Amino acid sequence: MRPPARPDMSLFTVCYRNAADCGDWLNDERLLALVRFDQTPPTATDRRICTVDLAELGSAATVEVWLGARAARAGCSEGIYHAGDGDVLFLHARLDEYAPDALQPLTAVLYRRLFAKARALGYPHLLRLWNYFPRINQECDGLERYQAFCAGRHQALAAELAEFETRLPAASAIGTRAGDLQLYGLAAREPGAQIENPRQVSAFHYPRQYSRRSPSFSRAILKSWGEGREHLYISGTASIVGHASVHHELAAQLEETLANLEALLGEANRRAARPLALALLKIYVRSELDPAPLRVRIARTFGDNIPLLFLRADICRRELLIEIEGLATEFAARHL
Ligand code: 3EB
Repeated sequence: MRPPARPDMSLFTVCYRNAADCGDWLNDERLLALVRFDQTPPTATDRRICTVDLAELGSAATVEVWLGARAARAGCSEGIYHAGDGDVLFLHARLDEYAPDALQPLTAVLYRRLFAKARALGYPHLLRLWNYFPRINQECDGLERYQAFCAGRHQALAAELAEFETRLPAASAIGTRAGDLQLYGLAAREPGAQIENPRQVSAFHYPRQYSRRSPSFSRAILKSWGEGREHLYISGTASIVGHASVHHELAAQLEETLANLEALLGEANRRAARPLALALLKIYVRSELDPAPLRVRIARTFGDNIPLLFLRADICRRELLIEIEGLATEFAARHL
């Protein structure tokens, strides 16, 4: 259902809506992007629509709607779709993997292009990135594809960021069913603040056993948009304590993941101007399952009015069965 108009909306937002209402959103001049979770159509479509090849669990058909605070200025150049509302720039790019060993250089190239485009448009600070590509756990020439991706990303970020360790975007890196290497994300005119998780080793300090070049992302980015408005972009969070994966069962991994999310929120709340509360969560699970029990368990920790989106996906470590990412906003902003 289309919500009532929000004339008081002073900051861009993201929400989950029924896929059947896509047409309405495409007529909204504030639309920055619409993310669909299904197979990419073979023909080029409206560039505002970003298709990620992951299956939704349960019976819903959901789209992720990114809505600016005011009319969006959108364009597409050098293969990158971009839409800004003055505060935030949404970026989307995809590249065909033309050869089986090309993931590392293509990732580096795509990151360099994203940075160049964001900078040229006046939004040089990347806050949050979603990385999607198929066969994430497969090996190619002795190197797992996730590690090849990490190497390409590290190479680009090390070149782009003057303060590498403190300016890394929040991120998710997820294995899709098929398709291109695909990135989408958010950039801003001023940087956000890095938040790390006290229960976890920072990913950019992981020992080399996980990846020859470290996974280059921050656990979360706390972004102040001025006038007391804040967003917390929470990276994909899994059952990792220190740097090790813990628990073999899904239920136990979910417990640990929730504990990690609570710790991260606690850390962010110590730094935030006003208390932050979850606005929405996206849950990636490795196997086809009924999401209802997970929904019940998540509601016990975070309440039952937070929109949840469950997707069947591959997670970057083979042993991980679940990963959760999200957005938190100041309490007062929970009008979605
Ligand atoms: C982890 O905590 C789980 O490589 O961009 C989560 C979020 C994970 C982002 C990434 C990886 C990434 O290490 C995996």
